[in-house]
Amino acid sequence: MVELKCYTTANEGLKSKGVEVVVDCVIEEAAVINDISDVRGIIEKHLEAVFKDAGKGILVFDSNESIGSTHMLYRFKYRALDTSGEYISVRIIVRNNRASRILFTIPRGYVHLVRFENMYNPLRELHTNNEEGPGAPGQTYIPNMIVYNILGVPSIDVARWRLEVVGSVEKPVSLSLKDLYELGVETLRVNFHCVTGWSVGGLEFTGVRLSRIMEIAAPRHNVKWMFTESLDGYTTIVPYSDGVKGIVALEMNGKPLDILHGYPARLIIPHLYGWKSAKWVSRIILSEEYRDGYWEALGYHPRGRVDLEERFKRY
Ligand SMILES: Nc1nc2c(c(=O)[nH]1)N[C@H]1C(S)=C(S)[C@@H](COP(=O)(O)O)O[C@H]1N2
Ligand SMILES: [Mo]
Repeated sequence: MVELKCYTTANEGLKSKGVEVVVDCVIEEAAVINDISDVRGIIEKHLEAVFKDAGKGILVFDSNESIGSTHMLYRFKYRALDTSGEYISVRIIVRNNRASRILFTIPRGYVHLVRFENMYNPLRELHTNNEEGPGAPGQTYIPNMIVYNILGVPSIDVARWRLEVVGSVEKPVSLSLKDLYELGVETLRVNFHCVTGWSVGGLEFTGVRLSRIMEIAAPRHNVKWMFTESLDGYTTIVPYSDGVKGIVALEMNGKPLDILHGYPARLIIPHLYGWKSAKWVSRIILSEEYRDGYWEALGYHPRGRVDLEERFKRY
């Protein structure tokens, strides 16, 4: 059996989609991928290391997708013979034709079969140089943003909506849309980069600097992470030092945000991939400890810097 470095993670957004836990494993031997049968071979080898009953189910190819110009994501479904409709979804992340990571998303009925309970350490991912690199490697420019709402579009009651900043802060804040405008807005002209490989240039977002909001909330000195929750149940996380460079955007190209783009407010953190720019944001939680948001639990990077191509976790 292969020796694996794996850890497990979970969050509410994934649970709402029937995923109880995710097992994320580093593929140690740099396995070269030439075709789909190589991918299948890797999965088969890992199944028995990850699950107590492996080898008894059916493994079916589902889809593959290129992520930027350097990465490919393969999806398979693994169905054990003794369960009804439920299946384990398997994802393999391939970088420059080498399999680097394998993830299993596990519905409730399977959890007891999982062998792992380690913790992921995001700090190892942040040691790379902190100088700003050039441009957006592996991206292709397109004219308009593609709308994503992985957990649906929430219904909004702006009169009740608040942006809360809580957690490791001296003064928790709760801001209405009017409060935000009264703090003063600025317009940024930015390029926006989705991790899947598309970018849009020259978008204008108007909003309140997160650094301004943090002046009011007064984060404690131990704060390392900024975790965001949205009205649709979406979550994501960024290092605090990256998050404070962003804005809480209220307008796009001179008009209030369209509902599909996150009305009444979304984050815009231009130097990080788009999944970090949470739409319909309602709460910002500052903390010393890391935890995965929706996409981070599926293998995406804890920071997501565009210039360094931080698409997926590496450690
Ligand atoms: N709440 C929420 N925020 C989200 C997402 C989402 O599904 N839900 N998708 C993210 C992704 S992957 C990208 S690329 C951008 C896309 O922004 P747009 O939908 O305004 O084009 O939103 C990000 N913010
Ligand atoms: Mo994205």
